[in-house]
Parts: sequence; C-alpha cells; structure tokens
Amino acid sequence: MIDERARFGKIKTGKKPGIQTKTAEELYKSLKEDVLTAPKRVERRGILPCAFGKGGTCCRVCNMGPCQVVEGVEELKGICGASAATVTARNFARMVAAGGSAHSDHGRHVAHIFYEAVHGDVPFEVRDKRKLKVVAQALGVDPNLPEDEMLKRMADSALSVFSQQEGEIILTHRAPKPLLEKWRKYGVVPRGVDREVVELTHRTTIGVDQDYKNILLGAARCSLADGWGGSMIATELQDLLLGNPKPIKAKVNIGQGVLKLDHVNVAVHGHDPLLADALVMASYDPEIIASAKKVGAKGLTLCGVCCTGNEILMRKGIPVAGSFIQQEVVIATGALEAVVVDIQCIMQNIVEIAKNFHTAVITTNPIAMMEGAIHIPFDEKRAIEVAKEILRTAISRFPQRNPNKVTIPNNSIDVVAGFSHETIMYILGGRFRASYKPLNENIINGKIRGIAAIVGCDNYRVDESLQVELAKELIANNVLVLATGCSATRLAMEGLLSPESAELAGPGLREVLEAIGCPPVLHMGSCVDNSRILLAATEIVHTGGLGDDIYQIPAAGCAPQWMSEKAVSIGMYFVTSGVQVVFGPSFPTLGSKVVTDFLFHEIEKYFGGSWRVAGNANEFANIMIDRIDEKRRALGIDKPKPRVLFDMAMRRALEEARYVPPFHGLGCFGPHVPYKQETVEVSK
Ligand code: BF8
Repeated sequence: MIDERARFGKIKTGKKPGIQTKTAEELYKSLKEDVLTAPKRVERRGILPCAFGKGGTCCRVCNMGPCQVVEGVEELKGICGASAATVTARNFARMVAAGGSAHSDHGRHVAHIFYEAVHGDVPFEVRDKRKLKVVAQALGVDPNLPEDEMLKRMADSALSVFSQQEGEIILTHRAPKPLLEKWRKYGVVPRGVDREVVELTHRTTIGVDQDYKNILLGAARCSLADGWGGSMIATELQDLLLGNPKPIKAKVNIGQGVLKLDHVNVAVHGHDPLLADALVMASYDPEIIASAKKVGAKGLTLCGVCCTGNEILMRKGIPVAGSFIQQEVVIATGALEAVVVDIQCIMQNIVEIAKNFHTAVITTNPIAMMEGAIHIPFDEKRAIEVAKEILRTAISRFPQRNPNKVTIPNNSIDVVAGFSHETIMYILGGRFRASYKPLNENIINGKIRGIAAIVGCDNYRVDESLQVELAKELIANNVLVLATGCSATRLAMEGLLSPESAELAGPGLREVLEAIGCPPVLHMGSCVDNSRILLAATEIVHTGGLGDDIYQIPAAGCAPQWMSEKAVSIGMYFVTSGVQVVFGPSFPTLGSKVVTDFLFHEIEKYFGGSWRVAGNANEFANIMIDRIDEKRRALGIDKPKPRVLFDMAMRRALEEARYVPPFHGLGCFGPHVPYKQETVEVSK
C-alpha cells in the first residue's frame, strides 16, 4: 500500500465536524431546534461518506451499475470489465471537466460583457487602462492599434478562445517556454475549453477511453484550458472592467459595520463581480437611499459571501461577511433583508434558513435558480436598473424585520486585501522599481524560504482551524503565503491579513514584510483568480535566478479543505504547470493505487508537479516545507535555516491565542480609500 493511502487511513475528518467559529455557534442558536443546518446534517448523517464514492471507485456511467469496483479483485471490476484505475481516472477527469466548466462559463460570461462593453451595449467600461496593453498582447492583439480597434479585437479574441477547435489557445504562450514545450511533448496544450470539456466528458462515457493514463492526460489538458484559458480570461477582463485590485483596508467576518442594525443589509453571494459591481453603483443612487430611509432605515449596507465577496473586497473594500461554510449563519443574524445570489457554491439550504426570518433569497441567473427564491434576472444591458430593482426588493423587507430575532456579534476584523500579481511587483519592488526582483532576491538570500499558496474551499466536514494552523506554521518558517477563495476569508478572520501579523513570521520573512508594511498572507482574490498565481509564478521565472521553469521555484500549493470540483480543476492545472499540490484531508482517487501513484509520482516526470494528500496542519506543513527545501537544494540556495518544529503545546497556544492585531495602516501604501457604507450615508 502506498504511503499516502496508509496516511489516509489515519485521517480524521475533524475534531468536531460541523462545529464552526464562535460566531457560527452563537448564531445557529437563534434557529429553532428542528431547523436542519448543514452542520446538523453532517452530525446526523454520521462522519464518514461512502468509501467507494470518496475513493473514486464507484462507476455510474451506465445503467448496468452503479458498480462498486475494488482494485486487484477480478470479480469486482465493473460489469463491463472496467478496472478500478479506469473508473477512478474517469471520475477524477469528470471532476476536472465540471470544475473547469464552472470557471470557464463564468469567464465566457465576462468575455461577453466585455464584448458588449466595448461595443457600447452595456453600462460598463474599461477602467484599467494601465493593464490594457498587457492583456491585448496576451490575447494576440497589437497593443499599438487605436484603442477602439484594439478593444474590439481583444473582445473577439477573448470570446474565440472558448470555442477554439484546433491549435494552441494563445494564453498558454504566457507560460515559461520550457513548460510550454513539455505540454507540447505530451500533447496537452489545450484547445478551447468548450472543446476540451466536451471531449473529456465524451471519452469518460461507457466504452470510450479505457487507458487511465490517457484519461488523466486528457484531464491535464482540460485543466489547462481552465487555468490558462477560461479562468485567466475571467480574471484579466474583470480587472479591465472593474479595476485591477490594489491593497485596500476592509473588514471581514460578521460584526457591527459589516451588518448594521439600522440599515437595510444586503449580502451578495456567488461568483459574479459584475452583478455585485452594479449593486454597488445602484446603492449610491439617491433614490435608493431615499427609499431605504422611507422605510425607517438610515441607509443601505452591502456585504459579500464566498467569491463574490472576495471580488468586491479586493476592488471596493466592501466587507466579506463569510465564507462558504458561513452562508447560513450570515442569514441567521436575522439582520439581512436580502441575499442576492448568482452562480456556484450557493447551498440550497439557504432558502430554508431564510424562511425563519424576513430575508429574501434573490436569484439572478437563469442557469442558477432555486425553489422558494425570488428570481430577478440580471440583464447586463439594464444592469443598474436591475440592480435597483433588487435593492428595492430588499428595502421592502426591512419593515418585516423582527428586532428580537436580530443578533449581530462583534467579530469583524480589519484586513488588507487586494494583492493582484501586478501589485506584488509594486509592493516588493517599490513604486520606482516595480519588479519581482526583490522577491526573487529575498528567496535566493533565504530571508523568504519559499512561497505557499493556500487556496480553495472550507468544508463542514473538516476542522476549520486546519488552514489557520497551517498558515501560522508556514509563516513562522519564513514561507510567504498567498491565499485565494474561502481559504483567504478564513485566514482573514484570524487576523493573518494584517501587516501587524508579520509578528508571527520567522525572522527573515518578518524583516522583509516589516520593511514594506505587508501582511504575511497575501489575499489574491477569488477562485478564478488562481490564474494570478500562475502569472506571478511565471513572472518569478522570467525575473531570473530561480530556474527557468515553474517547477524549479521553491513553492508549493494546497487546498486543505477542498470540497468543490472547481478545486480539483485548479489543483490539476497547477500540477500540470509544475507545482506540487497538497489536498486534504481526502483525495478523490485513493481507491486506486495505480491512479494515485500516477498522480502522486509519475506525473511529476511529465510536468514537474504532483499531488499529495495530508490530514492535518503538521502534515501539510511538512510536505510543503520539504518540497520548498528540496527546490532550494536543487537551485543551490539551500543555506541551512533552523526549522521551527511545532510541538503540541505550541499548537495549543496558537489555537487559543486568536491573534487580533491593532491596525496601523498600510505601510508604504497608506490607506487606500475604500468604497463603504459611509459613502452611502454621505449622499443623504
Ligand atoms: O470558487 S473557494 S467554496 S466560493 S469553490 Fe466555493 Fe470553494 Fe469557496 Fe469560490 Ni472556490
């Protein structure tokens, strides 16, 4: 049995599955005993999910099954003779296809709006002119064309990437040359994501591709169409339309100021920042503010949940009330007039929770509707009008709010978010020599041991302190942490996104961070924004001194609480781009040693990256720091650094001492002026 499987056997799914932060425990109490919440459902179902489903060996692609397959037992192959390796590879590939399609359908939507914006059909315009030429070049458009012409060609190019039938999608040419050559050698340079997803879904149906390696290489190709295609287009065009994030001070977690007792409170939840942006614009409208006042409120307050939250936090400084596992508890405050949802990660149960209060659940996308919700379709041509209609619906609920049912704990915390890959250049290089050179230099001289990305979801079945313990252990060992998605929100709630938490860093990292007033965990955005990390890694390679390919950088990535198929696609495009990715506490192919061996070991010979699984913070940290050290050795920059070993007492101390730092501003950046509720109040 391979080591990872042995380790999996010992993995616990969490000390107290379903029990979350004090905020959540407190707020769930406001619900009647018989209301079923997600944590209660975890408790009532028991801890362990089906082992066949979990390990990837349940085949349900035809109606002779479902077949539960056991590796190495001839009688327990599928009825059709499918081996555990084939079944597991198929299931894994289908997760990649589904996850990649979610990011990329989002990206296509953004590309459509970009197209309409440059043709003057929607009330959005290109706000980030500085980035424009870079993205034009990346899309194969001459940046010296007159701006109008350039924009139109960019819009055509971006849209055509999705449906490209043959040849290499142009954005893959941003990757370091040696990496692109490897992709070419193994035939995984992607065509458009539409083709890759359809092909991968086809080849994993009954009786098509039955060679597990071939299926997994197909998954690699599909994942690249997401990371270097659909997701990258989403990020780049959102930056052009909404502005490239820069460090911004804001609040995270449920608390006064995030939700306001005397305001109409509206949460935006999902992944589409364009809808959220329209809501922000509409919230300034004097007519909307007057309507709120008419029903007895002092104003209107917006907050975010999940990745929509991350997007508006990064660009507007609008607070994030919660991550994925807090979507129910935000409603359980009783203080929300509406939760406005778009696509992805919206739990059906929120409608049931909302029924206990006056809260309206408003769906906005025709592909993501919910029984029991109000549907107000977001037509981007009438973006502001629709946004106002949504806000008016929320306002109309305010008089129904029951003050006795409202609990707003005071748990919000100040954070600094908004670290795009371009911003990192300015932060580390300073305004006058914007470059990754200082970052590379500090990695080479050993002050920064390496870089770790903590990305992806949180999960009701996993002890939520895992990410936090891991981040603290990494930064104590001089590893700079990049975070996206709900992981970033979780780390934010623990104070790790403040410059003052540099105190928790090892001496080398701390010295670098304190010189520039930078937090030890850099919030790089939502899940599609993991493409920023690909570009940051590429920039590090191009800057020099750390090898000529991504796999050589002293870096590792992880998703310690992954739950969505999107995380599998993200992990796969990082592995195929040369990064070691650690998932936990489970991995979806552990039912097949053959497939797991390929993904954990053999694939490294192809692309330089590989998968791992870990069960607790210490295992994650060990794997990631070992990888970083191995890369330092290979580069010949492995000056010995004492390793801080965390014993149980230190771990307990970390858990007990929730770090709530004072906030002193943003070092060299000074406070960036955030959009906030204050703005709403000003326009009385
Ligand atoms: O795309 S991190 S729970 S919200 S899937 Fe979902 Fe996971 Fe959160 Fe954003 Ni990403």
